Amino acid sequence: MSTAGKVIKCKAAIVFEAKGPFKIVEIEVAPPKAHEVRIKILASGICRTDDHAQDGEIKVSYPVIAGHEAIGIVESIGEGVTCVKPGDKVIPLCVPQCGRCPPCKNPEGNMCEKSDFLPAKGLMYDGTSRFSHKGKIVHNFFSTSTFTEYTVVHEDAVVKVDPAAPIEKAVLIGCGFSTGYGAATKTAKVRPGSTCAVFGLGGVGLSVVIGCKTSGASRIIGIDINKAKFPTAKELGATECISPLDFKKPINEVLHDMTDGKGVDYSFEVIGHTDTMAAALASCNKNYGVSVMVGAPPSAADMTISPTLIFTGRTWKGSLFGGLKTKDDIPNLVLGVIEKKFNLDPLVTHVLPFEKINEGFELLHKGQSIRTVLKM
Ligand code: COD
Ligand code: ZN
Repeated sequence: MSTAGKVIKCKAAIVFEAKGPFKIVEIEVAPPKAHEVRIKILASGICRTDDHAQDGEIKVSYPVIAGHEAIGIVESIGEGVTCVKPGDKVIPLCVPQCGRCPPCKNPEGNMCEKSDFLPAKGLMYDGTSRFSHKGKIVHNFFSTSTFTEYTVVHEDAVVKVDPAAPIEKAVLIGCGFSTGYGAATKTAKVRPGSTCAVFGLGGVGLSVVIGCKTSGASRIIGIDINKAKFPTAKELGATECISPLDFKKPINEVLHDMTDGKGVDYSFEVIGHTDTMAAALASCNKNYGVSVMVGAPPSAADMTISPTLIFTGRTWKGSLFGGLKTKDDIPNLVLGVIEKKFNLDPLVTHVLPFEKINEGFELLHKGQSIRTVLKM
């Protein structure tokens, strides 16, 4: 029996208050309005940003359905939707691509003006929500909300992908892999033969490693305080791995020593701490080095750096979602997974049923997982 045009009752994981657990409850999902798409979620990855929505580090309105890295099937479409149809395999876009605003029109831009962060409203474009629980509205998250069996997104925030996309791996294209891979290939534009340093070897940092290797970097130095991450980093292309805890000197000086005083060509901060952002900047070549900030800075942090670090020619860049344009780039990255251009197997360390969502976050907190994928 078709569900199109009807309210769907389904399970969702709601965070009712900052620092509260993910509670699996029954919600009601209204049909998509004009230019909206209702999606049956097949799998959703657990990303550090969801953790920040839960712990209050990112300002969101509660109750909220987090989750923003997913893959699903279109269940029904609202009036006027032409980009997808029921039955299509799709990836929801935590950074929409409306195609009409200045960042969408600029070849170097990707922070579409329809993006719902900094600050987040947690509502559809018309200021309402399609989710409710016991008659009260539940907010959405990052234009997506994927910790639910069904979600509704605007047509700007969904893209069709190849039906052959393998669910458990392609799910990472919705955030973690693209964020890291794009930081190396699109934001830094790593050149063949170069030396790269990657600070932080979580799922995103390891995806930076994959991007550096695909770009032909000849040296990729992985840096992490957790040495358990080193074997996977090496499997994916890191040529050396070091822990700052093994040195008395600051890590940027260690990296200069390792490169005959030159510094690395490209450095990437994939941790989200201001001290490692400063160290990553100082570790690249003083004249032509490029340092990319991938980790989101703590919301209340300021930092001070010497202007000389920039004056002599270093470039310091930020990279949100790897600088990629979601609608344009995601289908191609999915093809890369299907054609085995990238090996994402080592990134998915755990696959759990949706009901075990809190267990998935525990694995993240204990540093025991790289990516946990929840299957609906
Ligand atoms: N020195 C070296 N390594 C460290 C240090 C340190 N001082 N502190 C922590 N680490 C290591 C940890 O051991 C861990 O291995 C790694 O850093 C961090 O990995 P994870 O698994 O916690 O996190 P990721 O890889 O999933 O994500 C990290 C980000 C910083 C990228 C993430 O938190 C973030 O800020 N994302 C926002 C970026 C973005 O563009 N997002 C788009 C939509 S979410
Ligand atoms: Zn994410």
